Parts: sequence; structure tokens; C-alpha cells
Amino acid sequence: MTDTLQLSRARLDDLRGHLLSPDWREPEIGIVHLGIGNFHRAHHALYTEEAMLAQPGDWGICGVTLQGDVSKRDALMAQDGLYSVVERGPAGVRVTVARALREVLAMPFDRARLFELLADERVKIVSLTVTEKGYCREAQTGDADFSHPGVARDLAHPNEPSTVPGILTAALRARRDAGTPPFTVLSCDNLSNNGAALRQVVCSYASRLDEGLSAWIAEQVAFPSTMVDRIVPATTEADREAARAALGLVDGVPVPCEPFRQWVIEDRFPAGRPAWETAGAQLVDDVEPFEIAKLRMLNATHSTLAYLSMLAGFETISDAIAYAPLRAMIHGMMTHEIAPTLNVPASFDLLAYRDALLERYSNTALKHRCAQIAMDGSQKMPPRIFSTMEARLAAGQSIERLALAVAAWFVFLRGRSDSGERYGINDPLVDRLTQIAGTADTAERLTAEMLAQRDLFPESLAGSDALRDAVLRALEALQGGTRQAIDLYGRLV
Ligand code: CS2
Repeated sequence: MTDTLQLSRARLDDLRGHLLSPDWREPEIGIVHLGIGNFHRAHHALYTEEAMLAQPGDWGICGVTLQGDVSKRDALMAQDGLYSVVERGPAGVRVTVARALREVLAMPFDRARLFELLADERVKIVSLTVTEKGYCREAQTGDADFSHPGVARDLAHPNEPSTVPGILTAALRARRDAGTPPFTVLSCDNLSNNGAALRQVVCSYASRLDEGLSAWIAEQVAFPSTMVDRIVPATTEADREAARAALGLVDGVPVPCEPFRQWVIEDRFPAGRPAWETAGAQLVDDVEPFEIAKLRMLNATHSTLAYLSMLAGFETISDAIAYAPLRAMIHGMMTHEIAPTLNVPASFDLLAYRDALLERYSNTALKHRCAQIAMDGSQKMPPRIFSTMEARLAAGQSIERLALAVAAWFVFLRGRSDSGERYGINDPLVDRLTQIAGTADTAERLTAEMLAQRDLFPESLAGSDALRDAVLRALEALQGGTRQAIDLYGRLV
């Protein structure tokens, strides 16, 4: 009968084999995390729990869903914030019950409680995993996107915000007005220079409301940058079964992940922070080299694998990388086109990093679906692929494999695989991009119209003949079938 009982804090004593440590003092909330998705729960929340075990402190987390996902809030709160992390690797499955999450809120329903916490001096960090589009950032200027409907609404009703810049600005304004020291804002998304990027979005938004406030934020609020890494797919029934088998309890919201994890954090926390270094996080002065290396090596090849796979019919990253020509193509892309653009400390071995990534992609125990990674290409392609292209073109270097990734994304936007299977496209620019991909009747037209999208391609790329020609060659190769194109590009030297 026990396996019909639900995970809850009252049952923690029976779960000792699945806890990081039996010692535990329930912490007060010290961190509000915006974007309580799977990634945060398998990464930041675990590091924070381990840090509290090593050095007790009130760093309990209040997680917030910004999409009004009441069912997620209710499922987590029904388990008192507990959930299992189901680590899947070559050595098997390990289930750990995570305890740092103390409260879950769903915006806009829980706005009053959210702002009560954000005003509370005991909340010292507001962290975010809201995905690239959650930043409401205008691509060319880096300011808040004032044409974004949510941003416009928040500017008109600044006390009832729903966007990231709107929420952070309102909360910081309340702190300033009350004379309460500000919290540190910690971006944990895959954007280059994520701390500085968020700071500019918030300050530009705030300046539309109150110049003085914007200046106060710029001066008083720390926005450290971070590089976060762990492959965390969406939850499946198999994860719920794994949790139930291990715990003998029902967990409605477990999180699957790979064994690997990494967190590099710029050490700038005027209001204090958990002792994350005790959990293996690297606290450094400059995160940028790590961030750029991760975006260009990992995330870029993830997106490349995702678009080629959606066309060729590989469902997961491990299926895709098991196809030898595709592995060779990705290996060549990292070795010859990406790694040479990176400027990393001497201790950072890029080729070992490449090999470790290929190993992680080969994890067949983790069903990381290509369709999940293929989402939001308009937000992901610029920092992942286009920035490398810019660096290579500026140095007069070739971009053949990078161009194949771009061409595969263009063809992907037609919504149909090589075998004719249709799939949905999830992207904030879906209407505009699928319209172009669906109506451009030649490779030349498709390339010209896509390159003309100034919010995607900067002038340095849009005006490059070398880029246009490389994309056209890749489109031509794809026309003969995606697998043949992969075979061809896998043989490039
Ligand atoms: C992936 C990332 O979905 C995606 O776009 O590339 O979520 C990736 O798995 C993580 O950044 C790994 O740390």
C-alpha cells in the first residue's frame, strides 16, 4: 500500500537513502527564483541544498512560474516543495529527494505574496531561468524590447507587472523607497554575458518610468554573470516510475538529468550568498570565457543536432550522435570551426571539453528529445551559432559546417521532415519565420529573406557574400536528403 502515498516532508525520515544527508534544518527563504522549470530544480536548487549542508544558512528557495502554471505550483506544494532528481547515466539511475525548495508561486495569481517576499530584506538573491525569450530583450540594442506587448503593458501598469524587467524593476523600486538594501540578481540562462545583458534590459526599462530609479539600479544592484550546465530533459512517465520504484512513494513532478553538472559564477554578491563553492561551483572574477565556450561548443552543437535530426528523423540526441557521419560532422565543427574562435584560460582544454561533450551526448539513458532543443531557434541561433560565424568571417575563415546548421534551421521552419512527417514549431517569431520558409520558392529567395531579418542577422552577416554562398551550398546539399548532406559534411576536412 505504501506506494500510493505521496512524497512529503513528513516522510523524509523514511527516505534517508535518497537524501544528500540526513542532517537538515529547514531554512527560511533567502532566494526567489523566477522560472521554476526542470533545469533549476536539477541544478541551482541542488547546489544550494549542498551549500546549506556544508554551511548552514537561510537559503531556502521560493520558485515562481511566470506562465501562471497553477498545476505545477499545486503539484509541488502538495509535496511540500519536495521532488526527486532522477539522475540517469551509464552507471544506472540514482534518485535523490531535493529539499531546498520551500514555496512555489504562480504569477499572476500570487503577485501579492511574490512582492511581499521581494520586499523582504531576508531575500538576498533573485535568480532566473526564464529562457532566452523571457528577457524581453531587443536584439540590436540590448535594451528592453518596448514593442513586446508584455513590456508595453507593464509600463502602463507598473504595479502589476508580469514580465521579467517589469517584476524586477517594481521590486527594486519598492526596496529603494523603503530604504532596504537591494537583492542580487542572478541570471542563469544561456545568454552571453547574461548578467550584463539583464542589467541593461532592467535599466532601460526602469528609465522609462523613472531615470533616478534606473541610475540607482545601475549603481546599487549587482547582476553577476553565470555559466550553468546540466542536461535536463522534460519529465516523462518513466521518471515518475523510477521515483516511485526507488522511494516507494508517488512523486508527480520528478526531474530527470545527466550525472554531469557545472556552475561557474561571477563572485559579486553584496548581500551574501550560499557557500556554493562547497558544492563544486567555481566562483571566479570573469565568467565570460566559460559562458562563450559553453554556448558555442555545447549549445551550438545541440541546436545543430536538433535541426538536422528533426529533418533526418532522429528523435533524441543520443540517437543522433550514434549516427557516425553526424558525430563526425559535429566533431569537425567543434574542432575546426568553433574551438579556434575561443579565448579561454590556458587550463581550459578545449579538445578534452569537446570529447566530454560527445560522451555526454551519447548517454542513451537520457532521452533528450531533439524537438525540445529545436524550440525558440530565433532566440538561440544568434548567441550559439551566429556569433561564431561573425568571428570566423572577420578572420576570413571558412564556415561550412556552421552554414549547414543555419540551412537546416531554415528548412526545419517548413515544418516537415524528409519523410514528410509534420511537426509543430515553437518560437516567438513563429508566424513571420514559417511564412518566409513556407513561401520562398527557391534557395536564393529563402536565404535572402531570412538574412534580411535584422533582428536575427546583424549587418556583418547579412551583407556577407561568403555567408550567403555557404548557406546556399548547404541548402543544396540538404535538397538531396538530410542524411546525404550529413554524410557529405561529415567527410569535410
Ligand atoms: C539545450 C540546453 O534546450 C536547449 O536548447 O541546448 O537546454 C542545454 O541542454 C543546457 O544548456 C545544458 O546545460
